[in-house]
Amino acid sequence: MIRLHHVPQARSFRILWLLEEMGETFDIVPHSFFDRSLRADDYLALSPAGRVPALEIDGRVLFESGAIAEWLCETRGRFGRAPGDPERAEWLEWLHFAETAGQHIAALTQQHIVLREDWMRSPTVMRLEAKRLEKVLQVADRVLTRHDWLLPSGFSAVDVAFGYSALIGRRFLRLDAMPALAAWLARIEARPAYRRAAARDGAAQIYTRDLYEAPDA
Ligand SMILES: N[C@@H](CCC(=O)N[C@@H](CS)C(=O)NCC(=O)O)C(=O)O
Repeated sequence: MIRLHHVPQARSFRILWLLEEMGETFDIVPHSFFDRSLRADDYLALSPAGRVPALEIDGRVLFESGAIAEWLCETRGRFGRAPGDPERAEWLEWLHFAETAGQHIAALTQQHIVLREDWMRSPTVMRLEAKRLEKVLQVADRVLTRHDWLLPSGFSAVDVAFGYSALIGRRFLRLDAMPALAAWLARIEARPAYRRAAARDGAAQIYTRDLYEAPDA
């Protein structure tokens, strides 16, 4: 039995969606950021820093969405680019670049949402992080002018990993100047597996607005 520990809208969505793409049968163990369940001893035994995702699979527990994605691709033989594949290096770059976007998204989420009092927030940090996220997404926009998915040969787990980052990233940035990226997100949202994953994600806990923008300078 595969069990995914998940918080709606969090990075665990990458694994939820990838498992749907793979056609795997799995249970979701829902968690919340607000009930301290991620800090309980039984959860820390699965994910020692108290983060999601954690995945119980193949008689072990894995944390870190990128590592889980690699494990799934290797053990299920789908959506990866194995050593020796001409796209192996690019595949690894995109898989990990998804977390370069992720660090800016985490900072923006903290600034706009987690810090509840206005005096705690910094409009300067909000603008800086949004700009840095934009630079990252522009890399994908340029590549996506040449082919429909991030790798020339077609859809893979890196569209899931980076796709999640871009889907959340557009809550902090307007994508008007990135038409290839916007078209790719529309292709993603039309995928049956993405739709099944979105239907299983759970009620929004983190992002309740479509767009969070920094106050004007
Ligand atoms: N690089 C890790 C990041 C995991 C992570 O920080 N997840 C967030 C949700 S998006 C989390 O669990 N936060 C809970 C906390 O920080 O207490 C991954 O990709 O799995």
